[in-house]
Amino acid sequence: MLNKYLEIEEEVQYALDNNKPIVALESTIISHGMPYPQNVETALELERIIKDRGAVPATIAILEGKLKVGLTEDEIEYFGKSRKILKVSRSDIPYVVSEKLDGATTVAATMIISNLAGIKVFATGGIGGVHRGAGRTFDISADLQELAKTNVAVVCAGVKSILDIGLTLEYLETYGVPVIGFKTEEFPAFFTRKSGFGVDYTVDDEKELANIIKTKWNLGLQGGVVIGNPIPEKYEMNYIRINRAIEKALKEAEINGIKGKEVTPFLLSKVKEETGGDSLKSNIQLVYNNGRVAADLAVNLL
Ligand code: PSU
Ligand code: MN
Repeated sequence: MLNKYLEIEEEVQYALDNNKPIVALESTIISHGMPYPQNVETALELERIIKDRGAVPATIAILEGKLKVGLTEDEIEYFGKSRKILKVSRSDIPYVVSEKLDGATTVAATMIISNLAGIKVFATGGIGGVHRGAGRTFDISADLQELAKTNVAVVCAGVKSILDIGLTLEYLETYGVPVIGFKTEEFPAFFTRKSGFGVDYTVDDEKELANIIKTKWNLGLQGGVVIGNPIPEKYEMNYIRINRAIEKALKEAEINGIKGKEVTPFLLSKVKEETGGDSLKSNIQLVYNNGRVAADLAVNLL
């Protein structure tokens, strides 16, 4: 039945059949998160980094309605270049699949497809969360609900402060999603190592991390785990500068009446405009860093 929808790339299928480590990767970051051609370069380099650490990368997207687990270089190039790729979260999957369209998957949609394929570890840049002013707009990313119910561990550099970081952490706690700081006592804020918010638990090695995740699932506790892996110091951005850019982006979104699934891409692109190439450089490096930790975690999770 699932075969009708899922298309698993050969190397990924081999790894699944032989219990080898696999790391899932999202495609919204490629199609809507970074400019071309850096998006494609980053996606390809990220796959190399994961391979170098002994895991198989599986970039996930929807191509002509197929749930693709593992993309070829040409397909990655297509998702990076085309301007017609839809942003697909949980609610968009049925339409995009039935109509045989092309979609880049968010954290939520990538978790769903990883889980269908049997992949347990996923690396990304930042997850979605509770938006500032959510009390008024109700804008809460579907990523958080997905983390509450789908058994995939997500390695990220925390959340950008375009979001309300405190409310995002409260939401995760309410829904029983463990938030673990990898070698940090503070939940990272994507471009910066510090956010002003602590994590409940700090873990310093991948084996220990794997044991916690295994324990959660062995006990039948449904849902994901958030691993907050801070950006390497060397690539960290200035806290004041990045937050000034974010404040400005938030104001512009308000003025322009941006709503629904457009909010996050709008804010991301405005922040990028404001900070020029610097934020992109940091973004790329934190993604690589997450790829490394996710690969080591996948190896330990077997
Ligand atoms: N945050 C980032 N970069 C991103 C995203 C979030 O710093 O590229 C993307 C991810 O794919 C995430 C999605 O799953 O945005 C969340 O969108 P929304 O807030 O509409 O749920
Ligand atoms: Mn939203």
